[in-house]
Amino acid sequence: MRLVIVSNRVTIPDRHEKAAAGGLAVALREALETQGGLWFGWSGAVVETGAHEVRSTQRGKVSYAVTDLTEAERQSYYLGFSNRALWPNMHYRLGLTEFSRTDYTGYLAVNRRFAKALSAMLDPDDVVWIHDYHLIPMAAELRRRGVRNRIGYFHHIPWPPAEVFGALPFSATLISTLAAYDLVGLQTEIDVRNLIAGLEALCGAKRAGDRVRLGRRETKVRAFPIGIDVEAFRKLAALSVRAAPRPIKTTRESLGERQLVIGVDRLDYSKGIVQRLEAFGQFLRSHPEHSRRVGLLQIAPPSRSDVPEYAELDRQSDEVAGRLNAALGEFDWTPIRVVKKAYSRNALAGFYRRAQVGLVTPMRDGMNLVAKEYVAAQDPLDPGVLVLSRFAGAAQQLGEALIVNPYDTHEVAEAIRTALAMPKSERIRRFERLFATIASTDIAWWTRRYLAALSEIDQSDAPPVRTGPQQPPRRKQPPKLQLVGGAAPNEALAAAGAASSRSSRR
Ligand code: ADQ
Repeated sequence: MRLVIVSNRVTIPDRHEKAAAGGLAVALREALETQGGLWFGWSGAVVETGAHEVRSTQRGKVSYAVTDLTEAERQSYYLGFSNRALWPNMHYRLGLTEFSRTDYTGYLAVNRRFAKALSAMLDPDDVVWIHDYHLIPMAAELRRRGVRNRIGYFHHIPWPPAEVFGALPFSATLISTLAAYDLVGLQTEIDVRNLIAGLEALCGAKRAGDRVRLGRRETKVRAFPIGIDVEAFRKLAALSVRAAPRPIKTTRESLGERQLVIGVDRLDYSKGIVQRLEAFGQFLRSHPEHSRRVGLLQIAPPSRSDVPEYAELDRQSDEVAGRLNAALGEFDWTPIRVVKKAYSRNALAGFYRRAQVGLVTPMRDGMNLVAKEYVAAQDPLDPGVLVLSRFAGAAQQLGEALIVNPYDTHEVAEAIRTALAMPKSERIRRFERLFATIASTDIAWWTRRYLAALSEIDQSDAPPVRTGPQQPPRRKQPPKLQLVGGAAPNEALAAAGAASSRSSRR
């Protein structure tokens, strides 16, 4: 049985590259190497016009098959529908959602093209595992081409409530394509509940335990909270004490005895970076005795800079950090440092280890791996304290963190103060429970558990899917989006036929 992984971006490792510590890519590569397999997706390259060839490369037991996107495809499929419509909607940000029919058409077309290319490479007993929101309708397109293999999907970001998802044009069509999968995995039970309620409300699916029936197909929907490579991260952090990478040495020297609060995120509005800076400012205003004694280091490499909302966030974070530093800093002390670059895994592990507080306060997050990395990197004899947003999926597992509402600046400010003042015995008690949790649900556990659930599914009687997701109709007025609540199937069901599905990744 061969494993086939599909993700939006595929990075082919160098021939001599040593595996980086932790990380989803490494875990998936390991799963592929164990049993042999294929990894398919976008190369990351953009070409002017569409030659659309698929290039294959072999590395040990793993084949990598990649294809380029045209500039028009990158605009519509990736920047447009995936990142300006699905991403904000799924992070509950209706006000930021920019829907365009051209983008949606481009999104469906890339999924169709990927499905066509992949179906030509599949063997009958391959197990296919598709990742994330860029590729939601891909299984429906594979089924339409007669593919009967087991196909699973993992959704890395939150699944919003039906009322929120339903605001997206063609949401019913899109959600119904999930029925083409045998197994749909989400990060938390909240996401599972939201998705099932959405399938029921938007396309009249029926629930039976952890299965959802839509037309003649049954799909399992379950939570699989993703983990990190705890052991690798722990080792890197411990090593950073003995043989510190240069950035860590310099940070230690420049901090001296000062305490450090750390934030590490892609520069993304879902991560709550601006609100976090404001909360740190509030903390210093409310507790001036901490002036000169503690600093915030926010590491935030820009991402998706071609999307206007991200460029705006970049500007806003500079503006807020500048304003707070001017108002609260001293001639020999800058309270907030914002560093916009990516660091190696060992540098990150060293930063986490040096920080007394890990400030992880997304407004909404599928899981948030930084929270788990921060815990893994702590000194068990003198650990730091994790302050964690209740809206990160990780909060469902990491209840021993200081759980905060990131919309409440005062609450976050008080949590920073509590964390900095926490007695060692309490820090150790909390750390031990957090560490036990992340160690027992690490990335190897996650991969094993998902693949075991997928291979257990008996899909011998699963009917083939004859139709894929519907193209947006040409008419001018928007299509009727019924909230059916279990009654007659709407246009989505009609479009997707008696069964179908979809999926992708950043
Ligand atoms: P992301 O939104 O990318 O992932 P997250 O889970 O925090 O968010 O993972 C970010 C990763 O990037 C971490 O491993 C972190 O160490 C790394 N990183 C961040 N800043 C960095 C920097 N400056 N230098 C180097 N590395 C940096 C999506 C979902 C999450 C979900 C993951 C996995 O949005 O909710 O947890 O997928 O499923």
